[in-house]
Amino acid sequence: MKKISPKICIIGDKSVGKSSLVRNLLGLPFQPVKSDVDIQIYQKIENNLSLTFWDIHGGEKFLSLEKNYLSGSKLCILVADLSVRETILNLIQYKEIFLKYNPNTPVIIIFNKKDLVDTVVNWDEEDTCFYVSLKKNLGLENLMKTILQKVKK
Ligand SMILES: Nc1nc2c(ncn2[C@@H]2O[C@H](COP(=O)(O)OP(=O)(O)OP(=O)(O)O)[C@@H](O)[C@H]2O)c(=O)[nH]1
Ligand SMILES: [Mg+2]
Repeated sequence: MKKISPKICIIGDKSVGKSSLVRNLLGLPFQPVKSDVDIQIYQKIENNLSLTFWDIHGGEKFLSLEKNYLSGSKLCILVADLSVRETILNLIQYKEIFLKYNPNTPVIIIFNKKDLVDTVVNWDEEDTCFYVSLKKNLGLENLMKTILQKVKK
């Protein structure tokens, strides 16, 4: 029987670095990302397991497409920009929406743009948090390993 490739949803406000994160996970170099497509889906084979990353533009677009975007997901990666406080606060709402469609599903938090500000966020201990700079490729060493552990659970 063909194995299903776990669906991993990336969520966060506009310009926090969602598409930059997907590029990093796919092993592509950091560069400006520009796309007019609302939802983009990428596949990557990692340790013999196929992973499907779902990327969407931030903000209103996400809220209007949430059901189709989120249903059937095995993992959520929430992304915020450490230098823009509102993008961190909005993660609480995004997490709630994700869990509504996918109860008891793991969540990973990415606090991005650590190159701009080096602060620590007081966040729910049940989620694994990474403080990263996608631009400088910092803090991402254990991310793929953690993703694999969470989707295999
Ligand atoms: N300084 C800094 N800039 C970053 C970092 N990561 C991404 N950026 C920049 O932030 C901007 C937005 O990055 P994207 O990856 O397009 O963000 P996004 O969340 O996909 O944005 P939308 O698709 O519009 O919602 C781009 O100009 C990136 O080059 C980082 O770690 N540090
Ligand atoms: Mg994007």
